[in-house]
Amino acid sequence: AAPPSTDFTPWPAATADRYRAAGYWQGETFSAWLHGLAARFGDRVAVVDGQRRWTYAELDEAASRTAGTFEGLGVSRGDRVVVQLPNIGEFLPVVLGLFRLGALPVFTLPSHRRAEIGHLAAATDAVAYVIPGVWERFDYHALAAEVRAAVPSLRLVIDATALGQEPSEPFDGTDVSAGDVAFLQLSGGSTGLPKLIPRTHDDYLYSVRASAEICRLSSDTVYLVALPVAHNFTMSSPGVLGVLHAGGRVVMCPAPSPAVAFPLIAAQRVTMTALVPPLALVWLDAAAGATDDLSSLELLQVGGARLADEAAARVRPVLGCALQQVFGMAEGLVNYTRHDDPPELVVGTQGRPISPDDEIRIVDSADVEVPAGTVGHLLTRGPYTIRGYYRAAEHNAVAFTADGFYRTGDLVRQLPSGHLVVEGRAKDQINRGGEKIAAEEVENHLLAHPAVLDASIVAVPDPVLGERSCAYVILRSGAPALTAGQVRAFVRSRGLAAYKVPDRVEFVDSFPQTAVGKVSKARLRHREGLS
Ligand code: J2J
Repeated sequence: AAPPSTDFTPWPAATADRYRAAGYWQGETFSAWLHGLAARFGDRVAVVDGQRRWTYAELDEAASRTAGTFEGLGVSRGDRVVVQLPNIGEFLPVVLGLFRLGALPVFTLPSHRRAEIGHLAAATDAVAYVIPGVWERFDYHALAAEVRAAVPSLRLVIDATALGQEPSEPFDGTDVSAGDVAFLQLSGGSTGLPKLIPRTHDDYLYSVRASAEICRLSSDTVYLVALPVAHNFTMSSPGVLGVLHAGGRVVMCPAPSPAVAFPLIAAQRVTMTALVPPLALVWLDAAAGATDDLSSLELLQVGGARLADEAAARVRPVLGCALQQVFGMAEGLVNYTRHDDPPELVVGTQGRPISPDDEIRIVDSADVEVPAGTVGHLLTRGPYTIRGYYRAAEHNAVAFTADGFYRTGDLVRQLPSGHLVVEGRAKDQINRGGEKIAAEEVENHLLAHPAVLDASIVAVPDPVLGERSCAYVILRSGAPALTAGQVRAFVRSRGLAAYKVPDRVEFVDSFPQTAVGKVSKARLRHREGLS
């Protein structure tokens, strides 16, 4: 394992002092924050899942009980715990309980499988893995058994739906400090293996409080959790945590389809939700003929991938609510269009940063600032943007500048108002409707096939998802021919999340090269057009 010093890259002391002095970092832990919410909003409903409800006071108690259960099982402060839960009420007591204990949730998506969970558990030396039992006909106990067999540190598999059935002493430790890492969030990634993002209580709570304010949340807010709850967008922009901060109500939605979500919006009088662009398109289509009463909806946030201006313009006329574009990243920086922005900015930009102390640099490939208003690489630094990935010294040397700016890999231009327009991407990633695929990760799996000589994955345009993935594959001479279906089945058999399985597979004899002899992905992307 890497030495512990690479677990977390601190902000320079003077910078940290400045963030504290400005009031961004308030020295509050999630545990203290939750106690405060319980004191302020006690009997109000915090979370709804089907027929089940948790008030603020119950959530606070449940967090202490979960913390006690984990402590009783031998999990302690600083331990890593892989959390793989869908949109169910238990997510909050589990995560808030781990925060209270000082153990670090490692967030994953329900679609992740053996390859991802195994890697994340091993890379963090996780001691426990929290699963939902069976969900969407998938048995997470079976997955957990496979992962456990492969990862020696993993001692415990905990079914969240069975938690709290055995009485345990509540735990309410106090030795967690606000500067500590609270959890590890998953990065979209562009390299071989997914990277983890250490976020502190101080920095994350700042982004949550500020987001709640920008989005004008109140105790009247009813938020539908339509995207996966553990995603950074759903959790903090302003998401579940922002809604709790404001004393509002979080409604768990088991699936984001209109058939499931629309009746919940009507029944719970939902006021806001967050979607990725392809889902926004599906909702816009479905809303036209819907019989459900969607009139409570005041705000639709869309982010995770670029929303087409044309779709953005349809939100208010079709859904009868305001649109907010959100351009964020689990590494930190989040941009929002604002309530009082003129329509052309709401429709045509991806918003401006949360904080006056979010530093934005837009540069060329030599890190020289481009002229104002022109497209360049977005670099950023600020009070809630990390300075380094977890245990990734080598990668950190390229992902951050020497003076601590994070290289987002996004190509943007900035308007005089400060609003950013996302024009493209320089990182080797496919953004499949908001789900990020690191090209190299999937290429490495393809290369494991004995008949594959080389493989290269690129994004191809898609009218609904924005992008899909296409794998270009060179077979070994003399190897038995493969079909596209066999290649896809092979990737699936490697235990990858389904969204990473190439949508298309093309067999080629060679890859176009760049001037310096690397594979030219730009020319591969245009290959269809050329041939
Ligand atoms: C274009 N690209 C976008 C947008 C993200 C809020 C919202 C989203 C995320 C997220 C998040 C985009 N238009 N509106 O964490 O808190 C692409 C960029 C970015 C990457 C980050 C949040 N919104 N993107 O999507 O960590 O390429 O976070 O760098 O999953 O998504 O992905 P992720």
